[in-house]
Amino acid sequence: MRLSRYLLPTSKDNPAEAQIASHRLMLRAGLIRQEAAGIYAWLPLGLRVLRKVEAIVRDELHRAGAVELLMPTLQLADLWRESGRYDAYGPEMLRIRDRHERELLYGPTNEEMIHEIFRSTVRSYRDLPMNLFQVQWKFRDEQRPRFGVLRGREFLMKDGYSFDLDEAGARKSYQQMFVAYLRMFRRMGITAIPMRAETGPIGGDLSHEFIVLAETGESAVYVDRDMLSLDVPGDDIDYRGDLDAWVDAWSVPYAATEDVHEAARFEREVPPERRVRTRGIEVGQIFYYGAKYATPMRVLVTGADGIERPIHGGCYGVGVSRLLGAIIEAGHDERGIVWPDAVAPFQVGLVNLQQGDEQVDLACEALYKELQRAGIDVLYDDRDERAGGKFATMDLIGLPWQLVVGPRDLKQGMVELKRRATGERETLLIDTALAKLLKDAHRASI
Ligand code: 5CA
Repeated sequence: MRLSRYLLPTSKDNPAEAQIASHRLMLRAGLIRQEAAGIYAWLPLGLRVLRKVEAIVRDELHRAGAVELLMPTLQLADLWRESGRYDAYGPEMLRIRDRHERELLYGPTNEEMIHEIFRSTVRSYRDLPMNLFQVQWKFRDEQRPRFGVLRGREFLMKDGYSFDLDEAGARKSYQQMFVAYLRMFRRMGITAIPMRAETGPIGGDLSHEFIVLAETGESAVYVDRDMLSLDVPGDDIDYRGDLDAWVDAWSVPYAATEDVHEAARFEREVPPERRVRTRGIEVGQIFYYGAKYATPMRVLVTGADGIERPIHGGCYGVGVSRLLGAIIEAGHDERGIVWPDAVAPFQVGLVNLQQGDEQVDLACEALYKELQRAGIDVLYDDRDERAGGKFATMDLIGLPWQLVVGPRDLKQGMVELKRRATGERETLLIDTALAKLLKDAHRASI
């Protein structure tokens, strides 16, 4: 991509309305634009990251055996009357009427609709277990939308739903999602810690929130420091095998949000030097809710014994758009964003220090083509701008590598390669720099 043809409205000034780093940086780096309170347009650079996060979520869920579908954002009120939630949901639900005066709503979540789909398509125990998910926009008319995408009104969620014949099956499905979440967040370059949670309006008796530690998070959390260095399963994980060991490793050490925190237990179980008291951002939540929806909505399957029973369900949410905020809270410095490689909008920023200089332009064009041919996403800053401005833009948007081409080094056949995260710079022969980027791209893709 050529920056001269791109839409990247960056800004030096801190937007007055943004109170925390991720919100400020998402606006300043031209990732999003606020169109109304809690409602954002995704500009090209932000959209690239959103799509990368989404792709990791999808990939890990497929690996765990879940199947993707897509439901509409608008739902009939009558469907929600079946579960009794239409009246219970309150002012967070955006209610709409169409030209025929039919009552609709913009979905804040999809338990009712997925149960309705399942009810009309699946009848037999032979089709179970089944785990269906979508990545779709949601609307919740939050009283206080704030912190940019961290608490929006319109936001992108991955919502998944499992269907099992009995409680044992449902707990297994819950474990599969628990483990898939460990892997997906680690792949995004962040640590999200599962913490026991209240179930709230979704219902049920078992739930975990996955929380990224950040001072700016909305809830206070209490964690055993040992949780920060736990391993996650490799990609050879067998989701159909026994997952107890992984689930135990990640749920036995102390980790709790303020809602369920027990101070006495924390002090009894965790030695003082390992007690972490901080705040956190909830990037996902999983629930086992049994027959809470299946019973009122009559979602029944016939078992091997010929008897019809309500299915046992669970649901599994990931805040896809919120994750961008959480990833930035966890990765930035005073100059801007520092993207983890796996979700960076481009891997390399190619900086032409002397646009219009024939030799420099030629070298940049050749590098640009070469990187693209190797399948590396590269953003080429080919604008006619001062070097200082170009460097500041690159640092602000946080691409993992900057490849800088200027007339002086080029006379010796050299370019400069800078790693954004460490600030480390090396002056290298063009081919050496290219080889290093190719090797890094290869490492990142395995
Ligand atoms: N039906 C279940 C999951 S299938 C559900 O709705 N769960 S939830 O309420 O916990 O939401 C799932 C995830 O969406 C949350 O963990 C959070 O990361 C994200 N989320 C919730 N509300 C917002 C919001 N207002 N802005 C951005 N992300 C949000």
